[in-house]
Amino acid sequence: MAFPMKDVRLPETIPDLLLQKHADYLVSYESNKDDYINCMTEHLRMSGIYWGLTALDLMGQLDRSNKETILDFVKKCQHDCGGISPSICHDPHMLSTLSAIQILCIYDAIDVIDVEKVVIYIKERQLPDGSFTGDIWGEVDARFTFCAIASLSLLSRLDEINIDKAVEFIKSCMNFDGGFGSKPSSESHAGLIYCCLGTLSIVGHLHLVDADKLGWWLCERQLPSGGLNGRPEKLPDVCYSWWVLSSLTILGRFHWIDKNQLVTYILACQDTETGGFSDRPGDMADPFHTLFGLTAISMLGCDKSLKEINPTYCMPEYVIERLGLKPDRLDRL
Ligand code: GRG
Repeated sequence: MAFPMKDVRLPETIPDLLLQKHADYLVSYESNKDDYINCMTEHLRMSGIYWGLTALDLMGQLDRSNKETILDFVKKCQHDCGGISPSICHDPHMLSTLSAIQILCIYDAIDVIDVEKVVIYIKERQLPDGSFTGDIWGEVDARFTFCAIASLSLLSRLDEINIDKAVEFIKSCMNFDGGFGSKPSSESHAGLIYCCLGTLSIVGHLHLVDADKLGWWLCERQLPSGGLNGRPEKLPDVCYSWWVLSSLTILGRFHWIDKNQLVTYILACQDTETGGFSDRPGDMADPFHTLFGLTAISMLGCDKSLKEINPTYCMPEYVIERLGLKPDRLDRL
């Protein structure tokens, strides 16, 4: 018996790409610091700033961000242990540490933080099996390996950790279907596949991956609506346009996806009134989905005014070039 596929219905009219509305949405989101949603997402604030700044930069509107205030905020979020917290008075975490470093790299202002201390914080998170914890409390997840490796490479300090062990851990997260989960024996998930491929692309170990098998699994994420889900039997979500497309690009198999259908799905997720993208058509927009809608549109090349995005770091390509970084991609090996 065939199971019906979970999916969404697209609206009859698909809007054009509303770039100016998206930029205005992000600028006003950033300035409404006291509204309910902003308060409820305080634990994600550093990443939220990174999502908004990256999106504005892609649209050529970085100058609309409040640089001085943001740099001051990042500085105040660094703790004595070196780690950086998502907001003032929160605990440091590997994800907010990476987001802070990404923000500073975009602004070319890394000296705002104490780099030596942040390197020590990251180094201390590595366990004997090569994995990384998210903070001092010990949760292990391949996302934190990506945070560590991406952060240290942006700081040109990869030599501080045991890379062979980190690669061994990532290898242990690989599943029979070619994908990766958050830890050994965890279900394959497109978000984790991005983290594991991103890690392997930075440290030059993409040869460990079965690119055809994984590329096939990633392409199977595309549903009849054109949108992508993160794992079998799940609904599509705009953010997987990024996690899946960036992974396919790293694997040199970007051309395996149906681009026109995906673009239609992404455009249908725009909020034509407020600006911004949501996970699915008709839902509420937010900065997370706005960034990943735009990064996917940039990769799909449907608007030449958008800057190029780097598939490994999810940062504007010109920033990665300025830092002299060259993460691997299978089509370039
Ligand atoms: C620099 C872009 C960047 C990221 C930093 C933290 C991290 C590294 C990556 C996160 C990757 C990831 C796990 C993405 C998935 C996010 C998401 C929508 C999770 C929702 O999970 P479920 O189980 O969703 O609620 P599904 O779609 O499976 O139902």
